[in-house]
Amino acid sequence: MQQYENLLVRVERGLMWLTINRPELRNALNKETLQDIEDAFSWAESTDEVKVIIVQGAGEKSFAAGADIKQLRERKMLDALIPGMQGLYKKIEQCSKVTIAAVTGYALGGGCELAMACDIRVVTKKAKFGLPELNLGIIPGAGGTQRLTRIVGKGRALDMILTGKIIDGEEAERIGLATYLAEEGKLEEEAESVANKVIEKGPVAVKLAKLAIHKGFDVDLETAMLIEKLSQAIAFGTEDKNEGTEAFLEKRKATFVNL
Ligand code: CO8
Repeated sequence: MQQYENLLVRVERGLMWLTINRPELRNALNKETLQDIEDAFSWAESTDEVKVIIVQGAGEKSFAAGADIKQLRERKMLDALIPGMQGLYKKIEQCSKVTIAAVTGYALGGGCELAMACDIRVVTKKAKFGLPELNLGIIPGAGGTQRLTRIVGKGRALDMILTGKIIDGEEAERIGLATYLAEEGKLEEEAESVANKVIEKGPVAVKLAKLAIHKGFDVDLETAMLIEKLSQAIAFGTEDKNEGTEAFLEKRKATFVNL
């Protein structure tokens, strides 16, 4: 597997760990780091070795403190129109593998938006989530205005974005921004345990369920139900469905084959 300058990558037992590795800069996301993340996701998409991807930040202080402000300062009006960070996060959301953000310390701006593009967020009390872009005279532009609103509701999203307030892991869990609150020192363990629950499931069903939820969320209910039905039709045609149902009836653990 490729080595990256700003990203540590390891793959073990179906799980790919991506660690953003610029701790002295609070894991700020410069364009080189974003490219590393994009490459790692492309590789993960191409192999059955990876079933779940966990994204985390190096060190205790930060998951990711957002876009690199030095690079941001140089951006001109039309630069905002390229796919950039928003395009990458869309790719992450649409990745057929399940994604988990393991967050302690700062998840600000583009860091918070990265965590929100993941399917599940496991956090510690020390996590600090916020979208402080308005302090810089810009708006959250990597999906933040839309994903935060969809995750926590319009009122809370308006409050967080307009005031730039930063909330800790407990509050994030209370309002549904975080999915699991891990005990101190147990972030990786908790994230891995969540990942393993997904890894045990039928891989095709996992992909179809993720697709139906994400694709169905932003269309009308009738279309969303059709997406669900067609996804189920594919699931009904798989070996994994035969294995899953037979294993239940034979009172044994299913061995799925990803087919
Ligand atoms: N970019 C660049 N450098 C950063 C960033 C950043 N986002 N965050 C921290 N750093 C650097 C600091 O400049 C400092 O560098 P140096 O040691 O060379 O002076 C080093 O990291 C350590 O930072 P601090 O001394 O400030 O550390 P603290 O622990 O005191 O504070 C904070 C940590 C609270 C994270 C603070 O650094 C901070 O507020 N950072 C900025 C957070 C922020 O505003 N993030 C949003 C950025 S904008 C964004 O993400 C937009 C995304 C959408 C773009 C879409 C484009 C189309």
